[in-house]
Parts: sequence; structure tokens; C-alpha cells
Amino acid sequence: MSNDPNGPEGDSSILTKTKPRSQRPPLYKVMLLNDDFTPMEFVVHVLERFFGLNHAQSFEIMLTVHKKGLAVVGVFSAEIAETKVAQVMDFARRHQHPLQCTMEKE
Ligand code: TYC
Repeated sequence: MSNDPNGPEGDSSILTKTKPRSQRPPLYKVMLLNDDFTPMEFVVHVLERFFGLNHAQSFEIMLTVHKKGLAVVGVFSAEIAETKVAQVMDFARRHQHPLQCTMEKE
């Protein structure tokens, strides 16, 4: 059957269980968590410094975290997200603030 339109793999109507794999790498949400002690200005500074946000955007996200308990600050590849979390946690620790930053697969 050299003219078989389904080729050597046979009947194309048989669905295989092979999951189509996205070529895109997984993305991670980086989130800031609220606490009662970290000064608001410090959080705004963190957002400007590590996430490249302007003052107005940073203030808005800080207020969202303050009011809702947490907010997504950005979405990044695993490596970038890990770096952002480490930078924020280290900066907060060095200034003795309990600010928490976490990441979660989208
Ligand atoms: N809740 C803090 C305060 O009232 C401010 C704050 C905002 C802290 C965002 C952490 O991720 C945070 N000083």
C-alpha cells in the first residue's frame, strides 16, 4: 500500500494519547504578601527597584497587597522569578523587615 494516505503509521482516525506539548517554558507568578510591620514606603521602593515599576504603579500594587493580603507583581520564567524572589527576600532581611515574596506556577 505505497499510496496509503495515512502513511506507515496507519489509520489517522485513531487518536493517540500523546499530549501536545507546548514549546513555551512554564511561567511563574511572583507575589508579595502583606504583613503588619513592613513600612509602605519600603514596599513601594522594592517594587520600583526590583520590578522596574514606576512610582504610581508601585504604590497601587503595594495598596492592593495591603488591602487584599497579596498581589501578583509580575509573571516570569522560572529562573527570573527565582532571582526576583531571592532579591526581594534578601533586601527585606537586610533591612530587618518581615516582607515575604513567593512564586507560583501560572
Ligand atoms: N501592611 C503594611 C503596613 O501597614 C504595608 C505592607 C504592604 C506590607 C504590602 C507588606 O507586601 C506588603 N505598614
